[in-house]
Amino acid sequence: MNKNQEIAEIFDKIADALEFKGEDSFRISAYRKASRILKEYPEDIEDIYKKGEIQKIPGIGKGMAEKIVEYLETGKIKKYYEVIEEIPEGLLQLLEIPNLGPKTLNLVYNKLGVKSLEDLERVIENGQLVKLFGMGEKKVENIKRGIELYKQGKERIPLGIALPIVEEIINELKKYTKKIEPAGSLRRMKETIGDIDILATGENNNEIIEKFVTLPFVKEVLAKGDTKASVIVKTNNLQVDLRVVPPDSFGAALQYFTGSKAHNIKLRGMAKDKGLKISEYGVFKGNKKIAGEKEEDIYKTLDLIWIPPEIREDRGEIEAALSNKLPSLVEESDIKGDLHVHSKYSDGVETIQEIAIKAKTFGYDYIGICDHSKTSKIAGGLDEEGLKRRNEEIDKINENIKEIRILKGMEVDILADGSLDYSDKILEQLDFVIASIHQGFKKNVTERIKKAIENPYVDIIAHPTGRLLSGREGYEVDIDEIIEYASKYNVALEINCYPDRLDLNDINILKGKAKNLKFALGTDAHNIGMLKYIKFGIGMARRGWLTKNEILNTYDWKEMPLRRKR
Ligand code: DGT
Ligand code: CA
Ligand code: CA
Ligand code: ZN
Repeated sequence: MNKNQEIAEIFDKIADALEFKGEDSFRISAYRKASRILKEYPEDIEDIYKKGEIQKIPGIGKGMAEKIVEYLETGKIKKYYEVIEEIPEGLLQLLEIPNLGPKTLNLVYNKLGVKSLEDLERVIENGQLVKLFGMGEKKVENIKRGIELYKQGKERIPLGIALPIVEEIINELKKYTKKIEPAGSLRRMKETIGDIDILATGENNNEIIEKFVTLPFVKEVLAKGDTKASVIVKTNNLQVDLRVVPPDSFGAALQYFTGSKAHNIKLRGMAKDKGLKISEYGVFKGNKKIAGEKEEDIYKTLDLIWIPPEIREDRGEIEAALSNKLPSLVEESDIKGDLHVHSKYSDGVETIQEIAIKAKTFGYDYIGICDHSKTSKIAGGLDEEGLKRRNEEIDKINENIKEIRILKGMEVDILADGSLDYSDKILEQLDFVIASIHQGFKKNVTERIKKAIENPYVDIIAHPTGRLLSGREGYEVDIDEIIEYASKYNVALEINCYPDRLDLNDINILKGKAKNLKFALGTDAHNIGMLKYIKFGIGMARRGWLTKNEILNTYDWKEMPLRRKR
């Protein structure tokens, strides 16, 4: 955990404590905002401090800057100890329970002495809670449900699981609607999704809602009204909210429910400064509605060009749009090939020929076959002899198939001492080389990757942090140092598109972009059904503000700025 993260977490805890104590919301939001800025800030805060530039970080005010400096100099923030002094340990963790807010927590603590989850369950069970002033059956029911969700460890769902569900829902409801589109974090292509938000407009609201709540994969209907319904679907107990809006509000609703919240809050402030009011129904000047049907028009009323959903995170996109400096983000149609695909020669399912045929349906000009190297024995890693046979087969197919070029790549293991699994003489015969950490996740990973980067035949580092969204934490690696080093040696870092990886993620991509790093998209497909995962990688790239010239896959093979060609 770097200092940015450490300080951000302390700020979050201070905000929780202040909220618990019922302090004014202005101070609370100042801490929350500073925390978020720190978590997402692409550079190490210690470096900024050394340059004396803490106060220049956009959004960090004087008071917060002083606390950051205090932590960097003394290792703690006095304010934190002040605010938590009278609060029992562990109590504030209960705020993670959905439907249990700081006011209620304060009430149950002060009136009923609740200090833990067990205490809370007890006062629900014995009826003490429902008798408290201002509580009532309904509220208690909601808290009970919240506890259930909390216990299930209701985790965020990977985008790769959520997106197909949404596509299915939209497909089923299309014939009953005029327009239907996903909003929320899913439309922003966040790597994980809390719940799914869908917007629709049509002739018959009741019919749309009715069809939605009776879809075959709906497990439970949480709420059902005239314009809105919420359900739990069978896959991963994911919650889906559908809102049906009038056609002349569709654009405004789409904008509002796409978020992010931080992006919207900023827009609302701008609208206010112009004497306008912005809501999910439209943009209003007094009582007159001046926009609402089209999303683009919402931005237009604020003198902004339309901002792609993937970057609506209040990370400078509004400022960029104001000064006409929005980057032109990479698009699916820019991608000319996949640079990380396994064939039957190692642990992939299909032959190289079969992969080539499938890749053509994506409109690709080339496909990078990367099998495992010899140390990855369980993954069918190739020894020098096997590699030679594979390369000969690729040559033969390239002779016969002219529409797509098969590149001789390899995913080569980085060994314990940082050397590679093949000699330079072997590596030299390949079109490009991806180097990977596949074992020793805790053993000098940073140094080993740096050594691999120094090898002149390495063009790309695969899944640079090693984290899996399903749980594995990743290697013990200093990713900032790797980004710096890769950039210096013109080695690209991979955006691994496999939905459980998405590695690098948006934050690390932004860090790399700031260092002029090049990126490579690879699906890591082990069967041809996985080639479609490229869209998740493109989503990440767009969230990281990447333009096409920063991504190897957008170049013709001959022009690709690979490290070995420089
Ligand atoms: P998630 O579901 O946690 O992955 O993230 P989102 O971004 O989908 O958040 P969600 O589902 O709570 O709300 C959907 C969008 O609705 C959100 O991105 C922005 C908008 N929204 C929700 N609550 C507020 C709010 O209090 N103020 C504003 N301005 N917008 C909000
Ligand atoms: Ca959502
Ligand atoms: Ca929602
Ligand atoms: Zn691989």
